Formats: sequence, C-alpha cells, structure tokens
Amino acid sequence: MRVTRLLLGVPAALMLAVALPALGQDIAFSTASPGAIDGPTGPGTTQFGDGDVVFMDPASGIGSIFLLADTINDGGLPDLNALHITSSGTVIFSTQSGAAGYDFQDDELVEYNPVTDTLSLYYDFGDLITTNADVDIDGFHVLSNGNFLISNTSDFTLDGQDFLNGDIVLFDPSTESASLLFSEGLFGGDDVWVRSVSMLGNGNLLFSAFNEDTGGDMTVGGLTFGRGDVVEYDLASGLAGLYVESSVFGGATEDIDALSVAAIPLPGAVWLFLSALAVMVRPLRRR
Ligand SMILES: [Ca+2]
Ligand SMILES: [Ca+2]
Ligand SMILES: [Ca+2]
Ligand SMILES: [Ca+2]
Repeated sequence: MRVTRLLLGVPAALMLAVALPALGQDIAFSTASPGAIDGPTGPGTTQFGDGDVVFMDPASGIGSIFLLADTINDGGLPDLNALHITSSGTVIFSTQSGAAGYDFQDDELVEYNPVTDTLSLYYDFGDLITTNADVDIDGFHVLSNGNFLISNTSDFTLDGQDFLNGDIVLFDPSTESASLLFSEGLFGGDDVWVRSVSMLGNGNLLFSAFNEDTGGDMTVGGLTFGRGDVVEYDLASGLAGLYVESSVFGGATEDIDALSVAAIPLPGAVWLFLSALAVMVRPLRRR
C-alpha cells in the first residue's frame, strides 16, 4: 500500500515540476475595481484603483503601486484593461473606455513613458477587428519577435476568422494575420471570458478569467480556479497551475483585468530583493 502510494506520487510530482517551473518573475496588474493587497509596510497597505498598476512578487503576495492613474500625464486615466511592460520600461496599455481629455479609444494600445510622462499611440485595432459587439482590446502581450498576443472583451472577427472572448490569439502586425493560440474550448465547455494575458520567459501563458455561465470556478489543464486567480498554462503539456491565488486580495472579490510579466526591475522589486537578501544574510552573520 505504502509502495503503491509512493509510485503513484512520484510521477505526478515530476510531471508538475516539469510542467510548471519554479515561480520567479514578478507581475504587474490592474483590477476591475478598487482593492488592496499586502504591502511592504503591512497587510492590506497597498491600496489601488481600477486604473492603477500594481506590481507584485507572486511568491510573497507583497506588492507596491507601480503607476498611479491620477499621476499619469494629465491624470484621470480610466480603468486599464490590458497591460504590457516592455523591457525598456515603457508601459503599453489599453483602457476599458475612451478617455475624456485623451485621443485614444478602448480598441487602441497606448505606450506610456514614465520617464518623460508622455503617451503615444502604439497600435490601433479599430479598423482590423470587425464584430457586432464592442471592440475592446482586453488582453495584450508583445512577444520577443514583435508579434502580439491579444484577447477581446467580446467575441470578435480578425483577419477573416471568428474568435471567442475566451480565446488567446497570436497576431503578426507586419502581415496583420491572426491565428488561434489558446482556445476557450479548453475550459471544458464553460462560457469563459479571458480577462488578461501575459507570457513568462519560459513560454508558459499567464491569464485571468471569468466564468460567464456561473461567475464561479472554472477548470483548465487539470486545474480548478476562480476569478481573481492568475493561471499559468503550459502550452506544450496542456497542464495548468496557480501562479497567484485570489487570497492575495484579503478575501475581497477581485477580477484581474490587466496583467504583465514585469520584465524590468521595478522600484518595489528592488525593495523586495533587498529584504530577501537581508533575511538570508542575517543568519549567516550570527554563526
Ligand atoms: Ca483595471
Ligand atoms: Ca481596451
Ligand atoms: Ca482585460
Ligand atoms: Ca466566452
């Protein structure tokens, strides 16, 4: 009996270890409504609005404000619903509605330079996506080869193909061609809305989602998860694991509506790194 358990346990553990490498990369995110996570000064001390960008260490759940919507450019930026932080430190985002006082719309991607505090149009999907419903870029990631990963708030048509709002689509801006990378069908038949998209350095997808049938739990790649969780999905093996648990929001119901791997060392990340280093160094000194 004991031997059997051991034999069953080892392959499962190995499979998980192969499918989901160790956590590591910090993330930046925005939520659909105001909330809080643990901050450097204590539980629930990092408070944010729906247009703010928060960065977080997924291992500790501790995070800090990276961008305050009220301080970007002229301020008053509306709800961010797609996000990508570039390796040069600029922030590409899309909003959930057009912004009063700004020229951009919800189907456009805008690049923000935090150093110069300037906004510029990065990409416009307005004429490319045709759909009966709203065109609103909802998930966005730039791959190292310049191609995009995108999702839309509603089902949509791009490059002559129909996609669902739970699909993640690969898009080549040089040819304006699209192909399905991740299908909503992988959620076991539920009507699911993928609300944010990013990709780790190891090629695994990160996303958050909402069950449009029940509002409750969903399944993908052997994982049961809920709104507010961040899922890591291995495209090669089809297995999924939790990258961030919704419990980081202190029991409040939150939806992560924009997500990016933080490719640059953010101010808070440096703080966390130094804190971790201090913890590691202290016991060594006492020896
Ligand atoms: Ca938001
Ligand atoms: Ca948008
Ligand atoms: Ca979104
Ligand atoms: Ca759907």
